[in-house]
Amino acid sequence: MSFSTLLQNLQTIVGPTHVLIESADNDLVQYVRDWRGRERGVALAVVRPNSTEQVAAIVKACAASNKAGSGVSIVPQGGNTGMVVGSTPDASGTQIVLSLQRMNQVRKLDAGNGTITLDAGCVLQNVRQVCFDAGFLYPMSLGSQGSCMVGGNLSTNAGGTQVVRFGNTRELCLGLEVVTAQGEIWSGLSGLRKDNTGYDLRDLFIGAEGTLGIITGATMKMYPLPAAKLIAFAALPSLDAAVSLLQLAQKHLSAGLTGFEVMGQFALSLVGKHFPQQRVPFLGMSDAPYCVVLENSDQESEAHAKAQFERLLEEAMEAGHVLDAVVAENMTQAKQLWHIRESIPLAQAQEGLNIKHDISIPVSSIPEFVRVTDAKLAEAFPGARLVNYGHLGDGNLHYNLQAPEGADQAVFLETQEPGVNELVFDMVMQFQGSISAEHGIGSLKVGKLPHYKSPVAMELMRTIKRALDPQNIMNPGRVIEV
Ligand code: FAD
Ligand code: 2HG
Ligand code: ZN
Repeated sequence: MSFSTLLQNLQTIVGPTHVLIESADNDLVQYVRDWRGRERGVALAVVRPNSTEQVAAIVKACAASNKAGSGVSIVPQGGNTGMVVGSTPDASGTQIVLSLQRMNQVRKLDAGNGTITLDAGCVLQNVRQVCFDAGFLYPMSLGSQGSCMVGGNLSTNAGGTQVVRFGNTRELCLGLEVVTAQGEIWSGLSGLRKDNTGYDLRDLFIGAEGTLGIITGATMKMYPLPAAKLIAFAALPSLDAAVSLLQLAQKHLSAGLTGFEVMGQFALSLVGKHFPQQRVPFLGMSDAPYCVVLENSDQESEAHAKAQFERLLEEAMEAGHVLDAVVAENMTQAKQLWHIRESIPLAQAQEGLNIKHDISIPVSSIPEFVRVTDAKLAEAFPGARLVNYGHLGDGNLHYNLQAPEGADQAVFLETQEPGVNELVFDMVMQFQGSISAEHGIGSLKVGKLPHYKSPVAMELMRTIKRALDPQNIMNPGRVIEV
C-alpha cells in the first residue's frame, strides 16, 4: 500500500482537517521538534483522532500498510514535553505522529471511589483543576503541567515534586484503556484497588513510552485536599545536611511531607539570571551550597502545620542541618517559592543546550556520589558547569551539565556528551543507581540501555516487545531495539 493510499484512509477515519501535512504554509514544528530543541524530525503526517475507535482504526490502517511493505510506523504524542526525544518522528518521513490532543474529556469522576476516569489527552493542569473543583487533590505536579497530558505522564511513568508522598504516576493509576499494536481495544478501566486475576497488563503499558500500544484512557486515584499547606525554603551547609534534614522532616511530618526538593546554588543562579523578576532567597550565600524546598500538607489545620514546621526547623538549625529558612506566609508566597524550583529547567534551556541526567541513587549515598562525581567531571571536563538539583526525597537528582562559560554549546554537546554520559552513568552503577529515574529512555538513551541493564532483563524486555508488537510499528527505535 502506498503512502498516498494510507493518507487517504487516515483522512477517511479522522476527517481531512485532522491529517496535517508539512508544507510552506503549515509548519508542524510543535509536533516534530522535541521540547529541548535537540532534534527536528519529519512526519509523514500528524493525525489527530478524537475517540478510542478512531485511534484503533488508525493503528489498523497503519498496520495493514506496514504489512504491505510501506514501512510506516506510529509515534504517539501527548504534550510533547518529554526530555528524551521519544515523542517526535525520526528523519525518515515514514512515521506518523498520533497526537492525543483532541481526546481531552473527563469521562467520570467517582467521588465515592476516589477516582477519575479520563481521556489520555487531558492536560495535567486541567485534571488537577477538575479534581480540585470537586474537593479532591490530584497529586501529580510537574513543571510541564500546563502542556503535558495524562497519557504522556503514564507512558513515561512521570515523577514530579510530590512523589515522596504519593509515588510515581504508576502508583496513581488503577486502570487503563489501550489500543494495541494490532488495533484492538483493551478496556481495563477498572477503578479496583485489588485485582489479582493474572499478569498485570496495566503495568506493562505504564512507562513503555508508546512502544507497546497507545494509552487512550485511564482511571486515576484522587486524594482528599489538605486542610493546610506550608512551604519552607531553607539554606543548607551541604548535601549531607540535606539528607539529615530529610530524615528529620520524615520523622516530624510523616505523611505530611509532600515535597522535598534540593537545588544547588548554580542552578538557582540560572533562575536569578534568566528570570530576574523572581526573588530567590539565599542566592549566592557563600556557606550554603544547597537550598531545599519543603512542603508540609496537613489534614488538621494551618496552626498545626505551622507548629510542626517550627519544631522541625528549630531542631534542624540546632543540629546544624539548616543555616537559615523562610516559611511562606500565604499561598502567593508559597507559589513563588515553588515557582523558583520549577523554573530551573526553563532557566537551563535559556542558558543554552545542555546535558541532562535524571539519575537515582539510594538517598543515603547521594552526598558521596556527588562529591566523587563532581571531582571526576571537573578533572575530565574542566570548566563544565554543574546544574545539580532534584527530588532528593526520592533519591532522584537532575545532575545536569552546562558547557563552560563562553564555549560553543552545540560543539560541547557534540564532542563531550558521550564522554560525560559514560562517566556519570558508570558512577551511577558503582552506587547501585539507575540511569533514568524519571524521563525514560526515548531515542536519546536507547543505545546506552543494554550496557547498563542485565542481559536477562534486556531479553525479557525484547520478548515482551516482540510479543505485543511483532511488526515493530509502535514507536520503533525508542526504549529497546529489536
Ligand atoms: P510526550 O512528551 O508527548 O510523550 C512522552 C513519551 O510518551 C513518548 O515516548 C510518547 O511516544 C509517549 N506517549 C505520549 N502519550 C502517549 C499515549 N497516550 N500512549 C502511548 N504513548 C504515549 N518529568 C518528570 O517525570 N518529572 C518532572 O518533574 C518533570 N518536569 C518537567 C518540567 C519541564 C519544564 C518539562 C519540559 C518537562 C518535565 N518532565 C518531567 C518531562 C515530561 O513533562 C514528562 O515526561 C511528561 O510526563 C510527558 O508528558 P507528555 O504528554 O508531554 O508526553
Ligand atoms: C524537573 O524535575 C524535571 O524539573 C526536569 O524533571 C529536569 O530539566 C531537567 O533536567
Ligand atoms: Zn524531575
